[in-house]
Amino acid sequence: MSNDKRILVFSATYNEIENIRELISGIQKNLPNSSILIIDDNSPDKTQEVLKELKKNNKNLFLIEREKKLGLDTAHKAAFKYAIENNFDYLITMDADLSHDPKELPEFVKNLENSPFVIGSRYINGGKCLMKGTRLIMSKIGNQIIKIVSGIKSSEFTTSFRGFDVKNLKDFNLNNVKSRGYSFMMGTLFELERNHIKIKEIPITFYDRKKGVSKIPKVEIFRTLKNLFFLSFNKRFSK
Ligand SMILES: Nc1nc2c(ncn2[C@@H]2O[C@H](COP(=O)(O)OP(=O)(O)OP(=O)(O)O)[C@@H](O)[C@H]2O)c(=O)[nH]1
Ligand SMILES: [Mg+2]
Repeated sequence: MSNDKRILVFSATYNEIENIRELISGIQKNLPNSSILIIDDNSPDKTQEVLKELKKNNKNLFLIEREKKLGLDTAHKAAFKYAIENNFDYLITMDADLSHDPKELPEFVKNLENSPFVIGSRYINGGKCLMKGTRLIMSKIGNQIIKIVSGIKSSEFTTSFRGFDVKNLKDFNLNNVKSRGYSFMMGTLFELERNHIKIKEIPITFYDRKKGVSKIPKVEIFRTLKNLFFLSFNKRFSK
C-alpha cells in the first residue's frame, strides 16, 4: 500500500456515543497514517464531548460541530469540501454505527490507486449484508430496482462506505448532487455516471447496528423511489 497519499476518513455522527470510541480506534488501527474528520450535529447524547476528549491525544482527529441536525447529505458534502480545501488525496466515508468495518479501509485505499471512485458493495460476489428480515429484503430489492431503472452498472447504491480519489475526479463534485437525505447516496452514482466516471465496486460485509438507534426516517424509502424515477428520466433525456 502506498504511504504517500494523504487520506481523510470521514463519518457523520448523531447520537453515536456508544460507538464512537470503537470507530475512532478502529480507523487508527487499520489506517494509522490517515486523518479523521467527524461532523457532529449537536448530538443530544453528547457524542461531541467524547470526541473533544479523544482529540486531546490525537492530532489527526478533526471535529466539525454543527448547531443542529442538518442531515447526512449536507454532512457528506461538507466533508468533500473539507478534503479538497485541506489538500487530501483520498476521502473515504463510512457510517459511525460500526455497520462498516474499519478493517476494510485498506482495501479502499488499494483500489483508489487505480479507480477514482470506489463503493463498498454488499451485493456483488464476496459481499455480505447481515441485516435481518424485512430490512434485508427491502435493501436487496431496493438496490435491484435502482439498478434496473437507472441502467447504472452497480449492484450497490445506498451505502455510504465509499472512497473518492479527490484529485482525479475531473469535474465531479459531491456538492453538485441535488438529491437529499437517503437519496443522496443514490444521487451520487447518477452524478458520477453523468461525468463518465467508472464506479468500482468492492465487496464489503455490512453489520446491523448493535448499539444506538437508527436516525433515518422510513419515509425516505418513498422519497428515494420518487427521486429514482426523476433522475432516470433526466438521464435519458439529457443524452
Ligand atoms: N451529523 C449527522 N449525522 C447523521 C445524521 N443522520 C444520521 N447521521 C449519522 O449517519 C450515519 C448513518 O445513520 P444511521 O442512523 O445509522 O442510518 P442507517 O445506517 O441507514 O440506519 P440503520 O441501518 O438502522 O443504522 C450514522 O453514523 C449516524 O450517526 C444527521 O442528520 N447529521
Ligand atoms: Mg446505520
